[in-house]
Amino acid sequence: MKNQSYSHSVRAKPKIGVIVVDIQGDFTTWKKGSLAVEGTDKAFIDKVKKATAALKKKGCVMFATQDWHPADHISFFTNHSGKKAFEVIQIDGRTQVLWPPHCVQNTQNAKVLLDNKLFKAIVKKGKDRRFDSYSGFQDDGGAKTELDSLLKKQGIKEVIVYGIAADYCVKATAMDAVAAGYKVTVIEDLCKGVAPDTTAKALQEMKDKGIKIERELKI
Ligand code: VGL
Ligand code: ZN
Repeated sequence: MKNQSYSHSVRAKPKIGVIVVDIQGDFTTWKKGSLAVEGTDKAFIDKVKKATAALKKKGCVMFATQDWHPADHISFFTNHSGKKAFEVIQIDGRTQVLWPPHCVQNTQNAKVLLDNKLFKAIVKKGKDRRFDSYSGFQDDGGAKTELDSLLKKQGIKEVIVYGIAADYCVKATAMDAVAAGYKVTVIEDLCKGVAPDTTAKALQEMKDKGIKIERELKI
């Protein structure tokens, strides 16, 4: 009994994980990205940088995701003859938005625009040409990334999620996190969405699944 209560009292406080989604040049107006999301100017990225540094300083365990596509990736409209950017098609029963080529492996604008040393890991996603991967946890073919096992290894039960794009990769990552049993908070003003209507819908869908939407970071 004595030992048991002692070991309990010294147990470390559960750590909070942070997942910073796809802060990459191609998604920003700042870097004139090929898939630049409105509002992603230098001021926005600076705000994300500040928040990320502050959360790290507070003791959170930091992770980033990085969209990392081969040049022949299925999500690029240029790899489908006769198709235009932002057209939506069906592939093997899945809905696929056709994007401008973006975040091509080893290109300048695929880099994560934050101090990479802040992160325990930067999880690459969308590497398989056959499948898109909005979620940091798994691709559309069901192949898991290392993210869930890395979080579990750290004993993390609660995550904070923010980044780009609110209506695609932030949403998918937060939804997979809550489905995997994590307590999830999304910080709204540290996110930008591709379009206002899909962003509003994404925020509502996340709330409906029990994800907490906080307007701004309070630390
Ligand atoms: C994303 C579209 C295509 C995102 C990635 O990061 O939200 N969106 N690839
Ligand atoms: Zn992508």
